[in-house]
Amino acid sequence: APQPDHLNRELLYGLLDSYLKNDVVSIQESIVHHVEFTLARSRYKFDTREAYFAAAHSLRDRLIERWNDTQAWIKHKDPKRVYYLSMEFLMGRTFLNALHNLGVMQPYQHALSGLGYDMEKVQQAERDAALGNGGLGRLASCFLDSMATLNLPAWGYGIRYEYGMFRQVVSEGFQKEQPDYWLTFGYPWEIQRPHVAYPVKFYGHVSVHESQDGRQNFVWNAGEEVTAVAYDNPIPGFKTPSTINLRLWAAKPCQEFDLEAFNTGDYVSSIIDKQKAETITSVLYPDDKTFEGKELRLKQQHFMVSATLQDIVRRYKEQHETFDAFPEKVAMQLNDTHPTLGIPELMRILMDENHLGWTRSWEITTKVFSFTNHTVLPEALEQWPVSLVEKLLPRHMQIIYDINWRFVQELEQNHGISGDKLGSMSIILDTEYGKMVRMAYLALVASHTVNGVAAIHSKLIKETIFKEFHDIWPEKFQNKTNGVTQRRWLAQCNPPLNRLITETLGTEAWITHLDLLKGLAAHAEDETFQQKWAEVKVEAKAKLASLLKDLTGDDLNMDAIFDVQVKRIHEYKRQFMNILSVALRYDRIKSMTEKEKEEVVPRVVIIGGKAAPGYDMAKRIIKLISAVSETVNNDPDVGDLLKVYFVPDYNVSLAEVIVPGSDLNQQISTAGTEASGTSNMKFAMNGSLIIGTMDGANVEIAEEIGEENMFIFGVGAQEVPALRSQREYLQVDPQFQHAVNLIQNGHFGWADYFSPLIESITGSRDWYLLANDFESYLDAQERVDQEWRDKASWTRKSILSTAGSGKFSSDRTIHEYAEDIWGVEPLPPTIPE
Ligand code: 8GP
Repeated sequence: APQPDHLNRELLYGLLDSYLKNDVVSIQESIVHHVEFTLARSRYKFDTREAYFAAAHSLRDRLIERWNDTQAWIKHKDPKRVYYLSMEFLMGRTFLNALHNLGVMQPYQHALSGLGYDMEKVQQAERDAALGNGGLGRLASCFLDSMATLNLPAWGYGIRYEYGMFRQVVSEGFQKEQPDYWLTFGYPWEIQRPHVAYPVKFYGHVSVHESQDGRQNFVWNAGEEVTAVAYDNPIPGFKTPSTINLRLWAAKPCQEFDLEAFNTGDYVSSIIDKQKAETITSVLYPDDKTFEGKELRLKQQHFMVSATLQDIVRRYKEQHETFDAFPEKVAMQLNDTHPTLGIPELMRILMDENHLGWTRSWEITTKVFSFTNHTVLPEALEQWPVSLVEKLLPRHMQIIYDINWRFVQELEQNHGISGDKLGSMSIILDTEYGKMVRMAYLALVASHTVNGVAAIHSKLIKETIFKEFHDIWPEKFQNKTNGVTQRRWLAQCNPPLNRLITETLGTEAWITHLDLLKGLAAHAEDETFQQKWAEVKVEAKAKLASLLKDLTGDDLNMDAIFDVQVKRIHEYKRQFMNILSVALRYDRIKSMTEKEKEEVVPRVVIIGGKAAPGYDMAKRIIKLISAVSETVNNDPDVGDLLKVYFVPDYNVSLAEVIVPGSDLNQQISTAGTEASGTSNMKFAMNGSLIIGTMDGANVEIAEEIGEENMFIFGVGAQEVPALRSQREYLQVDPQFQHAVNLIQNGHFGWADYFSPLIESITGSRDWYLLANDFESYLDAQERVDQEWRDKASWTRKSILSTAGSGKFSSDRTIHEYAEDIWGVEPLPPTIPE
């Protein structure tokens, strides 16, 4: 774009020489200003949603000034930067988080109430940004919060899907998926950057040209080109001006129209054809841990990494003449294998567009990428058909073949590997359906580091899925135990607990130094403190109860244990085992005398989570939970001793109410299957006790808060393989059989519909060992009931859960990534001269 003839710098600097004011009147003025001029509504008449949008815009102004200064400062200092590449960011809501991190909660509250609006209701007007499936996507969002708070020169890169995670509606117990068009009323937090746009190519063919110095130049003549346009989302740190960027790409039709097509006369259909470009970023794939080789998904992956790498290279080249310093200035983290095409794309950019040789390009590429694995489940590991990659990305396929060829040479020559083992490590896998590209192997070969997400998981990847790679490159493997941001998951979602902790520790420094929570342990025995702690829990339970009242019309028994399992529905997570034990509990209560019932510890069982639309078993599990709920909740014999609820459309905003309000949370995956889990950390922070297996981060949580303060059960990961091979001969616990019979005999209706579920846990089919762990699970549940009877002891454990959760801050995790993997350092922003 043309530049101005004369820039009046003196005047310009004087105009915006201080930050916007945050007193109540200034904020009210800015809200009303946005009502009039951004929303074009009248200041005399705007509803709560409009109040939200105006307040959001006023807060966005304050984010932008910090964002601008942070980015100018980083550019000025030119440090090494880290880029977090992820196909998913599960951000949830932004308003409350931004108010809190900017430290302007109070004045905004007063400003809004002064204008006649209730802060709570205004907040509710915001829709979740649900651009992710579950754990992996939410982790990426927690990481952004920590990177900003730790003043790291970091950016996130991803896709601006127009349809986020589907809305789950449960109708007659069945999950129905509805589109989540979250942009209906606009998204006030993003800044569109029409000038930050890159062409992204697909299809076509590669031609080779001999250059004058005798080198071969590869030219990719694309068959399709779309434009990636940047949308920036400022991410504020807590109590620091540092505001980093989440850049999400949207696909738009290419600027340069193919004039040929237009000149043939079919003007209208040419335009309609062009519009198809936008479908690339239209929808988030709702599969969690199942890999489907869909062409559009591969397009999305390439689209994201191609735009991202062009952007990163452009930024680097603005300040550097050669690529020599690239590895000292750039680190890129691949969030699972989804962005792995970034590897051949960087090779292509360096070789074909910047004319570096293979050796130099490979040297650079292998210094900048690192990769995180999030699951050992084989069905999640990406393998793309060579035929598809070849068609969509012909040049990338050539490069992948070259990478593999050199890798295989190295295995033979440097590691003495040959024969079958060579084949088993090859990036290209030969199958009866044709050749496949194993993305994890590609990521492993080109990354300097690979990490798992909890100690047990990092150990397992070394012993199982990546064993052969660990044998040759042990130094590449690391562990980075996950964490969650205590800003969102404690300070913001649980204000009463926030206040109590701050008052008790005499400081709110725990909001950035979560380790300080261990200071609470000294008060665990103190009766008055226990009393206060219990009151805070009652307050949070009341909020959860009111949510359920809105959903179901029921009033909950506040003396009951609020027992929660919320997460994606998956066989390995064993929601089925949970509901089997509920069925049994129900049956037991039914056979009790009135006298016996007096001894029963009341429970409210809350289950929530989405099933992938094509995951039949998971959908049947939802129906089973609903069926049990229907029977139990309407049985007068049971009264309020037991209630079961399936909460529809579980998402980040619901979690912010459910987590603080729970007494007990279930983390009951088959040992060795849950890589880490992160809700376990959120629950522990909020004083909810864990019933769980020695799986994922539960193991480290037990180390921190003490096994005696949790309800641990089940076999360990080491025993699982042997047990699996003996499944058909294992003795089945009679109680398990009884629970199964209740379902099979139609006690909850729908017996035929549930029979595939029953089959899936019978004999040799019982892959997740429900039958085997059931007895020990019931035993742990019995201990839960016993413990609840001793209020003081329960509260003590609850306090110790929070006290022991300091390790599980994503600040700790990010600090470790920065030091051990990325080599980036904090750069606290100062306003540049
Ligand atoms: C999840 C893991 O299941 C969970 O244990 C972990 O806490 C979380 O990642 C964050 O590390 N994994 C995924 O969400 C996942 O594997 N998604 C599939 C696409 C691979």
